[in-house]
Amino acid sequence: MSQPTLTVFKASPDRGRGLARDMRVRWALEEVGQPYDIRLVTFEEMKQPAHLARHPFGQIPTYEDGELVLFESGAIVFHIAERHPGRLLPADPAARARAITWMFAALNTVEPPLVERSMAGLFERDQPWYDQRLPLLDANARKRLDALSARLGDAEWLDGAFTAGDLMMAGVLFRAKPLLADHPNLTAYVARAEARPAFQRAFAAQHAVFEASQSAS
Ligand code: GTB
Repeated sequence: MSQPTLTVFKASPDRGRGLARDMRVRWALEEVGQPYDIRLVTFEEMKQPAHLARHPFGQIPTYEDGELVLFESGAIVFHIAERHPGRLLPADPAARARAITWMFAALNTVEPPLVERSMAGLFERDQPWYDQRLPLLDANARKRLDALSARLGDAEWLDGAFTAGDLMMAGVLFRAKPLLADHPNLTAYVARAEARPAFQRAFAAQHAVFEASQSAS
């Protein structure tokens, strides 16, 4: 198997906190034991033709393996899981289908309201309508977290053993930790995910990019 290349931020605005979406792809690669290379891109380079050929929307992450070029973190993690049978997706067809369902739930149902709430806090605070909009954003985020929390209950992972569904869900929640304060079981779920050696290696790898950018400047 050849070694894939990921495109990641040259200088992530999160200063190495692992909030960009390459983190979940790095984590998946670490979980399956697949080494990878990285290509660093600036915001300007992301909008140039060379990168737009990899990613039509000019974003990171991208994934290249020989002739295959992928974008969208969910599709990339799914591809990695498929290439390494039995590691991130169960062999049993029904369990596998449920794990894939959780991946979609993380990306389609849980991530949007959490990102919208987080982004408002970062970028809309000075707007005159911020105070009016906030209750709706809070309610939307809370609705999803309440339901997820109820489903997870005291379980370790969402559906038996750790799967790509947990990787994606914990990856989504990890980016929105301040919103989890009222849901101790979700906070503990993310902590369990963060304690995984593969997560730790992925986090260290993305943090090393930030450290290198500091020593270069
Ligand atoms: N749906 C796509 C996927 O899942 O891959 C979304 C990809 C995406 O949003 N990429 C972002 C990007 O390239 C980086 S992750 N943005 C640049 C652009 O659109 O021009 C989002 C992100 C960015 C920065 C922080 N941060 O600094 O804290 C956190 C998350």
